[in-house]
Amino acid sequence: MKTFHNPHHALHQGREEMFRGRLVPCHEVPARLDHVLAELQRRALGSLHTPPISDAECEAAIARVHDPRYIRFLAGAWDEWVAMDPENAARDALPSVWPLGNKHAFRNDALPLNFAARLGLFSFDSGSPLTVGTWVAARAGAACALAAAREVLSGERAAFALTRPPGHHAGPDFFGGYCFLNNAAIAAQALIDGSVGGAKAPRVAVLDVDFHHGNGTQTIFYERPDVFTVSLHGDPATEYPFFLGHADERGAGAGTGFNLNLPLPRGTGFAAWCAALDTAINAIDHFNADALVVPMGLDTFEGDPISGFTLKSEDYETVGRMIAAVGLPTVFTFEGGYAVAEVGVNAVNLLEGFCRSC
Ligand code: OKP
Ligand code: ZN
Repeated sequence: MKTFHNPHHALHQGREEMFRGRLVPCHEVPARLDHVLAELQRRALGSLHTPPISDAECEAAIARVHDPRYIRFLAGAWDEWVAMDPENAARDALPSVWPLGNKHAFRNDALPLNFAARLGLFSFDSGSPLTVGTWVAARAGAACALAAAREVLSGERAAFALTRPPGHHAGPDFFGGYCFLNNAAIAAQALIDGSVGGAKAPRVAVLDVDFHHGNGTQTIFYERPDVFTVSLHGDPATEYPFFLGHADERGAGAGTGFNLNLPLPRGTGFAAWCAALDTAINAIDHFNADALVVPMGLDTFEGDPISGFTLKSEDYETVGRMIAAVGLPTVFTFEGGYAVAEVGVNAVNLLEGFCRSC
C-alpha cells in the first residue's frame, strides 16, 4: 500500500484554540503526523510518496467539493489578516462571531467586508486557528487525497492519504473542528469523477471511524444517492460537534436513505464499538459500492485527551481486518487522534491489520 504524505503539513501550526473558556495549546499538532510517518517507516509498511499532483489538478479536485466563494476566502485569508495589521503576522486568526442559521435571525447571503465577520461566516467554531500556512498545507492535503484516489482507480487495493490538518468536519463552505478542506470528500468525489485510464467508481461508501461525527462529509453528500456516508461516533447529545450526527439523519431528497449515523455513548468500549462497526459494514455491503473511503481517526483510543471511547492499541488491528473484509478498493484519510505518542502505533496497527487480510 502506498502512503501519500503531505510535505507541507507543518506549515499549518495553530498556536491556541478556544477550549472550555480558555485559550489552550492546540491539540492538532504537526508531531501527530510525524509519529505516523515514523511508525510506517519503522515497520516498513508499504511505500512513502509525496503526492504527484500539480496545484491546478489539486485545485480542480477541491472545487468539485467546496464552494468557490469559500475557496477564495481560504486562499486569501492569511494575507488579508496581515494586511489589516502587520502585528497580526505573529497571531493566528480565530473566529469569534457567527451568523445563526435560525429563520429571520441573521443573513448569510450577504458577504460582509469585515474580515472577522467573513471568518465567522465560513466557520463554525473557535477551535480552528487559521495560520500562515493553513491554505498551503490544506491544499497539499487535498493533493494527498486525490493521489490516493487515483492509486485506487489505477487498480490498487488501497492507499493512504497521510495529511493534516484533518478534513471530515469541513463542509462545502465552512471550516471547523481543526478541518479546512474535506480530504475524504475530495477523495470520494475524485473516485466518482474517475480518470487513470478512464476508470471510475460511480458509487462510493464513506466509513468514518473517527470519534467525532463527520458532519462536513455528511453535509456535502446529504442529498446524493451515489455516496453512502456512514459515521460511528460519540453521541452528539454530549459530544462535539453537537449539532449534527443523530441517528435520525438519513439523508434528504434523492439522498434519502444514503446517510447512516451510529452514535454511541461516552465510555463505549471495543465490544460495543465493534458491534456498531458490524452494523455499518452490513449497510455498506447492502449499498453495493465500487470503492470505500475511510476517514481514519484514532481518537477512539482510551488515552485520547479530548474524546470518550476506550479502544486499545491492539484493537486497531482488528478494526483494519474488519474494514478489509468489506472487500472494496479503499482510500484512508488521516483524521483525528490526539494521544500524540500513541497515534503512530494505533494508525499503523489499523493499516497493518487491513493489509494482512487482503
Ligand atoms: C477533530 B477531529 C471547540 C473545540 C472542541 C474540537 C474537536 C475537533 C476534533 N472550541 N474540540 O474529529 O478529530
Ligand atoms: Zn475526531
